[in-house]
Formats: sequence, C-alpha cells, structure tokens
Amino acid sequence: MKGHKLTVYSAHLFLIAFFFFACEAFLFLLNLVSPGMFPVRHFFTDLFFSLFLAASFLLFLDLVPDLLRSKKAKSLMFSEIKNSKITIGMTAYNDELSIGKAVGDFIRQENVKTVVVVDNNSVDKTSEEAEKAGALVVREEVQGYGASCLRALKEAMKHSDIICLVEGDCTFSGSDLKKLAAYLENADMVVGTRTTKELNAPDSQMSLPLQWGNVLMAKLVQLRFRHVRLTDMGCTFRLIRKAALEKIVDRLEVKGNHFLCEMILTALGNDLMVIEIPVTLKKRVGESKGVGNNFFKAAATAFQMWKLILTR
Ligand SMILES: Nc1nc2c(ncn2[C@@H]2O[C@H](COP(=O)(O)OP(=O)(O)OP(=O)(O)O)[C@@H](O)[C@H]2O)c(=O)[nH]1
Ligand SMILES: [Mg+2]
Repeated sequence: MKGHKLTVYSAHLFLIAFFFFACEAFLFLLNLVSPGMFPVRHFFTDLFFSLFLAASFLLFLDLVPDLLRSKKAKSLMFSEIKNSKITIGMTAYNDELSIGKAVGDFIRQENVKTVVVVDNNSVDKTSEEAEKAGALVVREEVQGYGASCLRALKEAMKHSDIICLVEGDCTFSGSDLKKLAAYLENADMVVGTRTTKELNAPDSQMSLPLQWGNVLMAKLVQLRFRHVRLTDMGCTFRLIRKAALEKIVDRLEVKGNHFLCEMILTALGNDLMVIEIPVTLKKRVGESKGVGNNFFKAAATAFQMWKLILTR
C-alpha cells in the first residue's frame, strides 16, 4: 500500500464522527428550547465515540511504524538539467479558435524545441490551424481528456528530455514555462496550480466551487503523501523529466477527466519528487468541453478523483 492510505481513511471516519456529534448537539439544543419534545437518546453520541475510536485506531496503526522507524526525510533533490530543450504536448478537441494562438505562444518561448498537438477526433479545422502555426499534429482516436494527455506525453517524450503538458485553449501562458522550468532542477515533475487568486484573470474558469473542490482533493492527496504540498488536482500545465515519465507512463490508464489525479498519485507512489507552483490562468478561447463550465461534470470528476485517492 503506497502512501498513508490509513490516514486518509481515518480522516473520513473523523469527519463522519463529528457529523454525528453535531447531530447530538443539535438535539440537545432542541431539547433546551422545548424540553421533552426531542429527548436526547445518546444514539448519536454512541456512534460518535465508536467512529472516533475506529478513526483513532487507524491513525495509530499508520503513525506508529513511522515513529518507530528512524526518521528518513526526503532528501533535497538537485539534478542538473543538461539538455534543457522542451517539447510541448498540447491537447486539442474542436479547438480551431484557440489552437493557432496557443501553438504560437508556446513555440516562440526560449528552449522550446517542438510543439506536438494531439487532435482528439476534432471535426473542425483544429489540425489545419495547428499545422499552420508550426506544430506537429498527431491524431488520437480514443476519445477523452485523459487519452489525449497520455498521447501528448508519449509523443513529446520522443523529442526531448523535458516534456511539457498543456491545453491548446489559451488558458495557460507560454511565458510561465520558465517559472516551471526553474524548479525542475529540484524535482522530477513541476505542476502548476490555478488556485492562486492573484494569478487568475477575473473571467477565468476558476469559480469558487472549482477552486475549493480542487484544494480539497489536493489536500486528501497530501494526507496520503505527506512530503508533498498540493493545492490543485486539475491543472494540465506541467513539466516532467523524460527519465521520470518513463517510470510511470505505462501505469497511466485513465482516459477521462480525472487523468491528472492519476498522474500525480502514480508519480508520488513511485517516489518521484513533485513540486507545485502558481501559474496564471486566463479565459478560455472557444467552447468549453471539460469541467470548466459544467458543475455536474466537475462534481463527477471530483468523485472519480476521490475514488482514485482512496483505492489506487
Ligand atoms: N473534455 C474533453 N477535452 C478534451 C477531449 N479531447 C481533448 N480534449 C482537450 O482537453 C482540454 C480540456 O478541455 P477544456 O474544454 O479546455 O475543459 P477545461 O479545461 O476543463 O475547462 P475550460 O478550459 O474552462 O473550458 C482541451 O484542450 C481539450 O481540447 C475530450 O474528449 N474531452
Ligand atoms: Mg481548458
């Protein structure tokens, strides 16, 4: 079992326990207002104590081996990057309005060698626009955000030692590449976070529920892998070393919108060093097909991520 899964389970039990505690407290207050009408039967208190004990036991089981073992903190990583050329793997699905601009923005950045656009069965002029802007275009026939990301990573690793994954919808900025790259000497993978409000355009997709949903999922992952600090589970923009990607690429299988969560869990489960840094987020150009504009899709994706964090 990789990471501290028992701590994650115990956090869930603690939450449920405190919910029952709140129910008991509510009954108690009602009883004060109208005595005798809502008798406190201590049913919730019993549930609270049982769950609290079970949660504490799980936490104990998870913490004790750590306390007994001699402390082995993750050492500071420094690994010089010899060939700093970057290949961009860019996802696209009916993105003819944005893809040319997105390719142009990334292709002109220093150290960018190639931009590979993964066209996921688009029926518009996505491929033509991407080629016109100077990208290599490949077609991914398996439909889905995860399938596109995985193909983008696989294609990009054919060209250089540093791989960047990004969306072709103009939400991310090419100029942020150098910020991500600056941290790669100390990490295997540098992921962006879109939860730094100061860096979000006012009309970007980052609504309050999306923001807090991402923070919640990220903190669950952080409970499981304590040495990492995360605040976002859905930021496509990331850099990864080819050597690191080779260790995990064959283990990635999610085809849908929760792919990024799988990628981070797999990286952490394979002892890769992951660092998260703030990136800018702009308004999408063209029509949204993902979770950005759709609460139900976002909720379904969060549920899938939650399942992965508990079970993977
Ligand atoms: N949703 C979705 N996106 C895909 C698919 N195939 C490729 N993509 C690409 O994956 C990225 C994510 O989709 P977006 O529509 O930008 O959704 P989002 O990022 O969740 O939200 P917005 O950026 O606010 O629209 C885009 O670059 C899409 O073009 C697919 O089958 N479904
Ligand atoms: Mg997008």
